[in-house]
Amino acid sequence: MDANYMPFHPSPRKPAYAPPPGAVDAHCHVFGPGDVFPYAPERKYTPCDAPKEKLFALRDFLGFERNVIVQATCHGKDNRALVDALRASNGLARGVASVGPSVSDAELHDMHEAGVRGVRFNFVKRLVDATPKEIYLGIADRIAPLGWHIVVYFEAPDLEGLIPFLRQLPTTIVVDHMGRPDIAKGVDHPDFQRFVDLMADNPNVWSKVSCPERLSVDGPATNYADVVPFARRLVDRFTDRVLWGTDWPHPNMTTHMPDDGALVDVIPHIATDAAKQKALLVDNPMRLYWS
Ligand code: 0GY
Repeated sequence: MDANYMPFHPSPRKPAYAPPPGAVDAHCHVFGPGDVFPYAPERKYTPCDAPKEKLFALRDFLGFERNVIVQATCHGKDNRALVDALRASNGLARGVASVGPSVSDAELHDMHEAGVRGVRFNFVKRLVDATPKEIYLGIADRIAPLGWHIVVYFEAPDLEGLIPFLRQLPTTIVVDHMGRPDIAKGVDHPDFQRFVDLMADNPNVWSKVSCPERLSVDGPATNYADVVPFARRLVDRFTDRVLWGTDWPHPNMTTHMPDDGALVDVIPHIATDAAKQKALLVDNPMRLYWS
């Protein structure tokens, strides 16, 4: 683990909000353990181990039934820890992998059989070296016939330049963490409006309304109240295209480590009635990952 790396919260509180039956944590990771599943040589950070047993225990403690485990950059394109967790989940986890152009059809088939249903394209410069768009388009053509989708991670200033590329992708697209808006600019700023317009213009674009702890300026003291208007706007307008996740074990947090129970208690503020909560936590992820 890097010297300045913050480990996940050791003892989150029980949330006051009880998720509906069948709720899915649709964005979380497993890390290592590094002596079994070594971290990738090209990684930009070395995390604290966050093995599948801890993830599944947290799922139960928070009142969730399923997980979508997303390959993180510290494991590069080596999806063994992810696949191991999926196989151990008794069908209660699906996965999003990271693959290169040399991935074989047999490997894709094996991952599908384990529960992988998507690939992640990462554009966040502090996390990865850039991948040419042509490579990503080639991967997209390989995974589309499997019925998989593409998760994209980028930061708000990069959205404008990415729009032509996103329009070329042939699958459902899921954007991580609302495209990482600058919360200080406010929910009506043209930059966030650009993201809202992207979703309005492209019915294949979904968003995770996740990571208030990464985006918030005010922080945990207000339980991330400054991020709520952004997530609520997406949930209200695109109720059938939003997902929610803890982002456990919260890699690369620098300001604080969130209490996962407190993050769950943000949900009723962004999805303000039972129908929206069921769409966000059950119906949408089940449609995308389990149908
Ligand atoms: C997240 C966010 C981050 C890291 C990764 O793959 C990753 O390493 O996604 C981040 O540092 O913002 O969603 O886990």
